[in-house]
Amino acid sequence: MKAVISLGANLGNPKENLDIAITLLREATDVQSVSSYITTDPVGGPEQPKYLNAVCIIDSNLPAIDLLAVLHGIEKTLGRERIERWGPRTIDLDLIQYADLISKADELTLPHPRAHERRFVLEPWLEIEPDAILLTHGKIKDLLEHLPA
Ligand code: A4P
Ligand code: MG
Repeated sequence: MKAVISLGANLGNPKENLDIAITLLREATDVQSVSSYITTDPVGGPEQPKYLNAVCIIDSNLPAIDLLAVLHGIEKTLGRERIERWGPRTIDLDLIQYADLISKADELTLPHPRAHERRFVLEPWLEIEPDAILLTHGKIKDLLEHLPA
């Protein structure tokens, strides 16, 4: 099943953190494509450094909650500390969409509830999957066209 994962980092050495996270993802799953890394202005939260963001597409047979646990394990390996919501982080791995799963649970909402309004997710995703459709909101190409610059 295809999963879309977004990566973001703005503490420590963000490029190295993304590289390591992707290496660990390759060990745990079948990574099929990785976008460029893009520098983005922080959205929400306190004043904080710019982010380096990327998206990758993987193939996985894990139950969604187990895939989320893999992502949390990688965050932990990279020393992520959860201090405040939307605060700076060494690495954040979010599950944006997983096959055609829909979930409203707090522990795992699918598709990710804020993906449709986030350029830092949609732009790198579009790069590696130009025809992608966000199940809840439609073609990501159209979503991007309507987002403020
Ligand atoms: N959770 C529920 N659904 C999901 C999902 N689809 N993927 C739960 C991942 N996690 C999901 O996440 C909080 C809880 O969400 C987890 O326990 C998980 O079970 P977290 O990673 O601990 O906290 P967070 O990342 O601070 O919160 P959240 O709500 O995930 O934040 P966002 O919406 O991901 O925003 N600006 C730029 N430019 N680039 C960024 O990458 N990232 C954020 C984080 C804010 N601003 C940013 C960026
Ligand atoms: Mg997160």
